[in-house]
Order: sequence, then structure tokens, then C-alpha cells
Amino acid sequence: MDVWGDCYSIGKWQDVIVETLESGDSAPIFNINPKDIREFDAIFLGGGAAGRFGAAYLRALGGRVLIIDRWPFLGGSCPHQACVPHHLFSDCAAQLMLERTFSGKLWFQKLNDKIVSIKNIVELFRTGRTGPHAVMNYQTKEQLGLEFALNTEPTIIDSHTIQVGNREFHAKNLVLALGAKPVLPDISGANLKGVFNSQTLVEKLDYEPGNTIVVIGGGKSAIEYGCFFNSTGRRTLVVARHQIMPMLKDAESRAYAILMMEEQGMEFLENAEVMEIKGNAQGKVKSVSIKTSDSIITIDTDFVFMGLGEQANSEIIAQKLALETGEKGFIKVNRHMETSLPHIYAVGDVTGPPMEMFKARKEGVCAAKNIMGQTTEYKAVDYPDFMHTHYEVCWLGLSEEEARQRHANVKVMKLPPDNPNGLDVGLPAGDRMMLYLMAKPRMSGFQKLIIDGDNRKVLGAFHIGYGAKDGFQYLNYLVKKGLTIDDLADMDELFISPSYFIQLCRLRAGDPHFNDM
Ligand code: COM
Repeated sequence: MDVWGDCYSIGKWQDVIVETLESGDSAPIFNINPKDIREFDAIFLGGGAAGRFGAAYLRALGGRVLIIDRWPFLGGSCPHQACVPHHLFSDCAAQLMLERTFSGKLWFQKLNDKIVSIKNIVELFRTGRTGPHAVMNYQTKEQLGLEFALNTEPTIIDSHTIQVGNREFHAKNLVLALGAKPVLPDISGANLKGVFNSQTLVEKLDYEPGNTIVVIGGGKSAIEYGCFFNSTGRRTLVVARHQIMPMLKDAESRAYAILMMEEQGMEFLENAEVMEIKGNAQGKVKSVSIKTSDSIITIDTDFVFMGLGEQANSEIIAQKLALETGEKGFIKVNRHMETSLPHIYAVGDVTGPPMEMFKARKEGVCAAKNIMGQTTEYKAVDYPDFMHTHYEVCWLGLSEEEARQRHANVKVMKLPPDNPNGLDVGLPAGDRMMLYLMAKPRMSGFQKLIIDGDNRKVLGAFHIGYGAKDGFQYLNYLVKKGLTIDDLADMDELFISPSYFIQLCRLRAGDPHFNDM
């Protein structure tokens, strides 16, 4: 199918994508400008976050670029199996926690002791995801003017030549933006029906999971999906080899996040290992045996979720092109995004962690600039980060412990403050927290700002609640430029409560020897 010159509406794209996915039609979708006779400056293999943003930037710099992707849409795994479903499930977890907290009160229906369907939400996503897919195609073609070949597994002829169907494309450079996939652990029974990861959950779930769920792993996906399962009313047991949530470095913030999960009924087995997943006669999961520090326990379940991190989609390409790869197949790149071979770049998840959208997009842009002669370096360091429990958890910079090791005069502003009521105080009560503030104040969040008392600069920030994630994106940029509490005090808060620490800082600004608060 050739779509060059046709303007498909977003709705028309949605129809094409649904039809292609449902029928399994393997004909490529070409959008190639027949009138442009220039050689491609680059072919991006993969049109996800890294490929799409890199290609857009390269074209903006005047180059000619082609994106090739295996799916009939652009945007990659984000809208199909990764970030978008994760955010949907995290929204559900937040909503369900609210509804369970207020179950039977005010206008809330009685939800306590009720289990809600996981299958229905997965199905809702499966149908709904083609909307974002269609937007990506429309934006990429009509607004960004990019050329692409979709719905195809290309053949790599050599480092400058790619074949799609019976068409050959030649480029000065190749950019590998192939993404990553969940690690498949070597656990006996991992292939049984009823064992899922973030990809297979949205593709394959075809039954309603029972009342108990076992999650393997202690990192972002394990916790985020675990909280969602728990919020549906199921017993949820998280089994982690080491500590859970190791990425949240501030001890007090981490303790609050874990306590709130425990109060929702989440169960954690740290320093524990799944020995075996056992199946029934039909090949379906029936139980999991877990080795803890002092015993082996068996949990009956028909649903196991693997949240054990990601590995690169690099096997075929690395072999074909003899590329240097590292742990989990991640393609080795320098700060210009150049691989071990000339004129071949790699960007996004295929180069390794952090598996974050901004890193993928910025790496794509970095490769594009270098290809177009603007020498640029990129490495993801000192970035703000976030994850979901039932809450949104964001952080940037140093934890209090790290700050105290490195700086002599550390000051801390936090909410709730240290006080005889402990957490049972309706603060910080940022966005979307007013109901908790009134009825269950300990659930109204936690926040902490860590400051160098000598030069008044912000060293770190942590927020557990809702609505602060957007602010952290800007805050981190400002912190790197030397943001002080006095700068924060000069900003304009749009809400009474201090999601972005402005109000707390203004109360302290002007005082040369401000105290902890
Ligand atoms: C976002 C995908 S869902 S992309 O980064 O805009 O391509």
C-alpha cells in the first residue's frame, strides 16, 4: 500500500491500523516521496520515541530520512505495550484507591471486598490504543512530512542498504532504534499459561485472573503493575531478590511510599526468590514456590507477572552487522550515539537504561545532529525520575542521606513536618488530595526538599502524591542551573498546597539562617 500524497484523517488511519493488525496483513505501508531523488542521509530502523524524534530532527535540519518499522503505526512500543498501558493502569490504581478509601461514603459506591476486572481494562486498552497510534501516523506524515515504510520486517543487505519487500533503500547512515523487550527469566514454569510480562499482559490476557497474584521483581514495572493488580481487590505478593524500589534513594520518602502500599494490602517478600512456577494438567499456572531467607512457601495462584527489566532487540542486527553489544544485548554507543561500526548509530532502549522516553528521544536527536554535521554529545545523567505506586512518585537530585555525606550544612523542608501526630496530618495535600486531606490525612502524600544551607541551592526533591511530575521536569532543569530557595520563593503557585515547594520556600526566604521545616 502506498500512501504518499493521500491525506488520511486520524480516523482513517485508525481504520487502516485496526484492519492491518486484525487481519495480520503483511503488506508494507509505504510513504515515500517519488519526486525526491536525494540519497537518504539516514534510515532509522524503528519508529518509536527514539526513531521518530531523531528522524523529525534530521529532516528539520534539511536531511532526507526514512523510518522503517515492523508495526503499521509509528510511536513504537510506548503506545502499544509500554508507557501508555502502564499509565492507564496507574490511573486505575489511583482511582481505585480513592474509591476503596471512600467506599460506601458520600457518593462512592461500595467497593470494599469487591474485585474488579483486570481483563476488561486490558481489553479497553487493546481497543483504545489504536487512537494514539493513528495520531502518531497523522502527525508523522502530515505535520512532520516524514517518509516511512511500516508494517514490515526489513532485510539488512549491508550497513547502507535495506530491503523492504522488493524495494531497496540506500542511505549514508543507519540508525538502530530497535527498542527493548522484557527479560525472560530462567525460572522453571516461566512458559506456562498464566505467566505474563508487560508485553504479553496486553497482548494475550484472555481470562479473568483469580484472587491472588504473584509479581516477580522489585523495580519500577513490578511495583507499578503490582499496585494496579492490588487496587483491583486481589491479594498481591511481590517477590524481590533484593530490596524493592531501590531507585528511590531518600529513606524517608521510600518508607512513606512502601507504608502506603502496605496499607493498601500489598505484601512484599524481599531477599526472596521464586524457585518454580507449577502448572496443572492443562499447562496453566497453579502455584508458585518461593524461597525466603528462612523457609520455602507455596502460593496458590493462576496469574504470575514478571517485572524483571528489559533486554535489547538487537540479536539479529548485531549478528548480521557484527556490532559490539554488552549485557542483555544492549548496543554499545559513545556519546555521539555511534556504535562500534562507522556510519551506524544506535539510540533509545536498544542502547540500555534508563528506559525512559526523554532519553530515547534525546538520543535520537543527538544521532540526527551528528549525522547532519552538528557535533553533539548526549548521556543521560542527573535526570529527574518518577514511578507509580498507587501514587505518583517523583524525585530529582540527592537524597537527604547523600546530601549529608557531601555537604556540611544540609537543610530539609518537608511535609508533613516532624510532629507528634506523625503522618496523620493533612499535608502536603497537593493536587487531587483534598478528599484524603479531609477524611484520611495520612494518605495525603509526602514531600521533601533538600537544600544546601550555605549557598541556598536546591540539592534534591521528592514528592509522593499527584500532580507534581510536570513540575519536576522544569525543576530539574532549574536545579542544574543553580535554583535557590529564594528563586523558588519568587515563583507563582497556582494552588494553595505546595506541590512544587514554592510556598514552603517563600516562608523561609529572606532568613539567612533558616531552619529545617
Ligand atoms: C509516544 C511515542 S506514545 S513518541 O515518542 O511520540 O514517538
